[in-house]
Amino acid sequence: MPFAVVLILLVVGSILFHIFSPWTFTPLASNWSMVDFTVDITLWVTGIVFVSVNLFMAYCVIRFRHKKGEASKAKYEPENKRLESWLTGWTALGVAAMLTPGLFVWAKFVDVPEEAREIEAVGQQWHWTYRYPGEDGKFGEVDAERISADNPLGIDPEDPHGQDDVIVLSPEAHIPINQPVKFLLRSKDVLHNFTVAQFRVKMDLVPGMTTYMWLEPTVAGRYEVLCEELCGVAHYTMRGAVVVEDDASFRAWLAEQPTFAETQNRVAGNAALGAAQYAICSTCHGQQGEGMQALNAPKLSGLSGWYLRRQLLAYQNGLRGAHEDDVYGAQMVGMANMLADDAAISNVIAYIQSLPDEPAPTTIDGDIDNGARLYATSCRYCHGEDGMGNQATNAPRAAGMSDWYMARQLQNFRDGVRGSHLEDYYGMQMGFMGRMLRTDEAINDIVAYMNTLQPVVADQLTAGTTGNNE
Ligand code: HEC
Ligand code: HEC
Ligand SMILES: [Cu+2]
Repeated sequence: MPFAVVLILLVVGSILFHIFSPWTFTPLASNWSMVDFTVDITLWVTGIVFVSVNLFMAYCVIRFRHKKGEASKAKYEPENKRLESWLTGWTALGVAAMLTPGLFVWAKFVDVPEEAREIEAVGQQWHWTYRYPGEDGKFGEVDAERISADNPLGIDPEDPHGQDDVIVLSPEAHIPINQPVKFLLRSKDVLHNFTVAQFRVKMDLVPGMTTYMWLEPTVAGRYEVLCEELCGVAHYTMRGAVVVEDDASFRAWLAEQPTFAETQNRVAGNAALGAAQYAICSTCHGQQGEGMQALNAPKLSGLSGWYLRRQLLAYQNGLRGAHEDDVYGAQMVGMANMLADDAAISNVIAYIQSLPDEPAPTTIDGDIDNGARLYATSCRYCHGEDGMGNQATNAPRAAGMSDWYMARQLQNFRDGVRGSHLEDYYGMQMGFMGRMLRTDEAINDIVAYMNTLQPVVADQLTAGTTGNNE
């Protein structure tokens, strides 16, 4: 009897959960209402089967349960033609009802409208970048062997179609509303999965081939891009956004993005001009960029150009230093704003890179063994075995840098003081990691371990100084 009650409660509970659960679909924002329709059918079919089978079971348990004094026995009945054909018929109908609509959806999915605008989304561990065809409407040839710090998409510089391709080195893509777009999906390393829940369609990225999916966005807005790949590490940290907007805003945004030719012809910064700019920075960061703990300003010498550029732009654009609890970051906002244009930023970076790179003094103690274990499992794959950072994963150098500053940044990432701005994709990514270090002890252990890493001056310090990795 109690078993029957449990079964009935299971059915009632499931139905109530379905009705009142907050975890429902996001509102649809594309043409793919067909997908919702097939999901609804599946839910109805499986729901009806679930409810009826469980209630039938409960009924049997109650109706045929053992009663004292009753000598009734179950009858063995291996064959029952009527019952079997009845069950087979309904099962076949249910399965067909669930599968048939899917065939129609798939037929439409592989039939991309002629006029669809092509956009390439490139996945790599652990972020997204995009490419739009230029005015000629054609993408340039790509080749994995050409991928480098300054040509992250591997575009063939000899191919004239590639020169005007628009490069978006940020996980945020824009698309115009009510126009079909075809996403061409390419992976640089492992399987990824490009998903925007509101669009209802998603597709795997497979290294070595170009897959695709298409949709027509119907509701303006900003939608989160997720990597829904399960196998592998940290795919959940690959966040991005697709902004759906009117045609004019889309065109204005596209015009602001650099073409491949522009990214290749960026003038390198001028260290001599940068020296003048750096005079003000040196009051906090030190003459040699060695950092001054008393002023809370970290060591800058030895940081890669792409990272310095991204941080200065992040301060300027309110992605960093804008949180109300970010006292120290706030001091930097005004300083970053003194760098009037892109050239000023490039110049000051060039000067910082000309400064001698002495390891910062260590000030933090901790359990190095524990720190080593944490670093190996959660940090190494982005920041590198040697802690020297990696442009491909957007992770900066940690070895030989100001340790008290590293510890404070880890607290800030953990507490959402840094990396919680919606458009700060790289900070957000580090935030997922920072939240794994729950205690200050764990932070100190990991920083103590990072202090043992010997800085190696590699070519990656100078690589990518012209990349606009904002
Ligand atoms: C008033 C003192 C002050 C001045 C002047 C100053 N900074 Fe900073 N800077 C800071 C502080 C404090 C931080 C650390 C912010 C934090 O803890 O989040 C910082 C952080 C930075 C960072 C981030 C480093 C990292 O590893 O992420 C960069 C880059 C930077 N400053 C560059 C500059 C440049 C370039 C100038 C000159 C244009 C400059 N700063 C002038 C105080 C200053
Ligand atoms: C998925 C890649 C990834 C992993 C894993 C990762 N980081 Fe990071 N980390 C980043 C990125 C990207 C940034 C730069 C954020 C930005 O641009 O604002 C960063 C920034 C940092 C900073 C700030 C450096 C500075 O100069 O301001 C510290 C400190 C740091 N990470 C430490 C760690 C530690 C410790 C771990 C392991 C618990 C870790 N990271 C794991 C990607 C990662
Ligand atoms: Cu992924």
